[in-house]
Amino acid sequence: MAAASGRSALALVSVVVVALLSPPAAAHELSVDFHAASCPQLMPIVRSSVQAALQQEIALAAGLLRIFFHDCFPQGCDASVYLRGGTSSEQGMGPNLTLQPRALQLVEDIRAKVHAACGPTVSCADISALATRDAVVLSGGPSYEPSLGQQDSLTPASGNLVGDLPGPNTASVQELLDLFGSRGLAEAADLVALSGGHTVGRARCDFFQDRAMRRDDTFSKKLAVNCSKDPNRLQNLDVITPDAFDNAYYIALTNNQGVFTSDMALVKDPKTRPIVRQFAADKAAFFTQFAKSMVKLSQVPRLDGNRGEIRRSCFRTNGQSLVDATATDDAQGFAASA
Ligand code: HEM
Ligand SMILES: *[C@@H]1O[C@H](CO)[C@@H](O)[C@H](O)[C@H]1NC(C)=O
Ligand SMILES: CC(=O)N[C@H]1CO[C@H](CO)[C@@H](O)[C@@H]1O
Repeated sequence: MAAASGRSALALVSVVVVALLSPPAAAHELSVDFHAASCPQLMPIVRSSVQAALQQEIALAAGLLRIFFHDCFPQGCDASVYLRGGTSSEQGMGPNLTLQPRALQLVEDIRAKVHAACGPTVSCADISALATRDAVVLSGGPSYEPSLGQQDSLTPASGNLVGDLPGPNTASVQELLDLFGSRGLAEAADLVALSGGHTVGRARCDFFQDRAMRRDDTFSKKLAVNCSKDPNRLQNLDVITPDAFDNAYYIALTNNQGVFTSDMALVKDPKTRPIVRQFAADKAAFFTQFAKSMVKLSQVPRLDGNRGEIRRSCFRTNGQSLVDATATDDAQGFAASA
């Protein structure tokens, strides 16, 4: 009796001690070193994987960066953009139709390696954040520490939230400022610096057709000519140094060589023009602000209070994976009749 109550007292004490020793962060709290103890191999695995992939295909850097923006902006960084299948998946929605499939796959491949090394302790959201940071650095950009400890979402973001992603034919800087402000990216410098993501990557002709069709300056005429020759071509977003992460995007803007109407708006509006000019003249100033704004992007508030799971595949919720695994017959029947 005494021994039994002694044991339970001891058990109680050890529960309290364990509670005190384990990381104070509840699931909904973020930190830059969230996985330091549970997966010390995380950073080197992500970095070497991104490095190997970019050596094969430098364009993946832009792919990762855009995916991260499209993941975080609608409802926080929850890997919701990675979910596949179903009519409500974000990848089926307009702004997301042109996310690079190989960049999405790269994050899933890295997840598999990380889970093989550490068990299922790191979310797809966190792997996406780290892979993006490494892609920026390996392309010549600044380093920064994204907030980690994000849970993967249980559902895709709604069409309304995905629809809040700004459109490239937005001419109003105030509209862009309001949209970014609604996600905690409240300073004009956040909008200008994050638009600097367009220092890498490419765009399809449809997305800047409005600007090309105006033919109101030499550059828009060139865009129109090139797209009329080949409507499927990919236009470099930074026409000076397309694959280097540098400040040439801003220099191009000051030369009227921004590709999207939304890019040109930044240099036309007196609220943002001085920041564009500053970044064009001073790469270090751009890098400092970009690093700050990317950290803010990694902290866009989660509508679900950061409740979710660590997905076993970035493309499916764990519940979906279970259904896929147990309902093979149904799936085959469905595929056969579809
Ligand atoms: C200001 C509002 C923004 C608008 C209107 C916008 C719009 C677009 C559009 C229409 C494309 C071309 C898509 C295609 O043709 O497939 C694109 C590409 C891209 N965007 Fe943005 N974007 C914005 C902000 C951002 C931000 C904040 C980032 C990241 C920090 C970003 C990173 C990229 C990258 C890297 C690409 C190239 C993707 C690739 O080559 O695969 N954009 N953007
Ligand atoms: C148009 O195409 C030519 C030939 O491929 C290329 O040299 C030029 O840079 C393109 N123009 C723009 C604005 O990208
Ligand atoms: C072409 C297309 O898929 N358009 C969709 C783009 O995304 C918005 C918002 O999610 C939808 O309303 C459109 O139908």
